[in-house]
Amino acid sequence: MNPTALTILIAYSAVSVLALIVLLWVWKSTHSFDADREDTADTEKLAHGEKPWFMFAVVCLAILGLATLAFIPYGDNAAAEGQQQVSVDGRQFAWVINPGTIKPDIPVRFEVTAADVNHGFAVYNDDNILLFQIQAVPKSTSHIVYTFKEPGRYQVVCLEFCGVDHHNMIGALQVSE
Ligand SMILES: [Cu+2]
Repeated sequence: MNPTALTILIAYSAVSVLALIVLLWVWKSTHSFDADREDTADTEKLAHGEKPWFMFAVVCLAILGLATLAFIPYGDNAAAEGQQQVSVDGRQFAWVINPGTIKPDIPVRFEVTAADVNHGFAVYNDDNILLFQIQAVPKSTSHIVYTFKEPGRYQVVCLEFCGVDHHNMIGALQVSE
């Protein structure tokens, strides 16, 4: 298992356990085990607290959203001089990639489209780590720029369910000097 997958597994497990504890706690707090217990909760007072708590949640989400905005991995997909150009055509059920061999360390601008239905153009490295993905949409061209550092064979996979043979929609990119 590669380090990224292990990190995801640990984080996911931790969040799942935490969610289960919170769920149990909520369930316990809303179920009375004492049949004679009188309900003494001051609902008026609780209702007054709703607005501040709502605002608190909104402010927290806004801070979190703004603070992490800069880390969203949207690359610069604009055309620039010195780029390699690769055209990608997704179709049921194959990738037509031209040229299929590219050079490392020089940005590659992918021009991605589809011949029939939507496809997801995704490129994975040797360790099965997703490097990037972009939608392949009929009658429209999407662009993405990526620079391959390491020479080698990269696997192209379709990440958008596109029909009965979707799982066989596998291609390759060769990066070599
Ligand atoms: Cu597909």
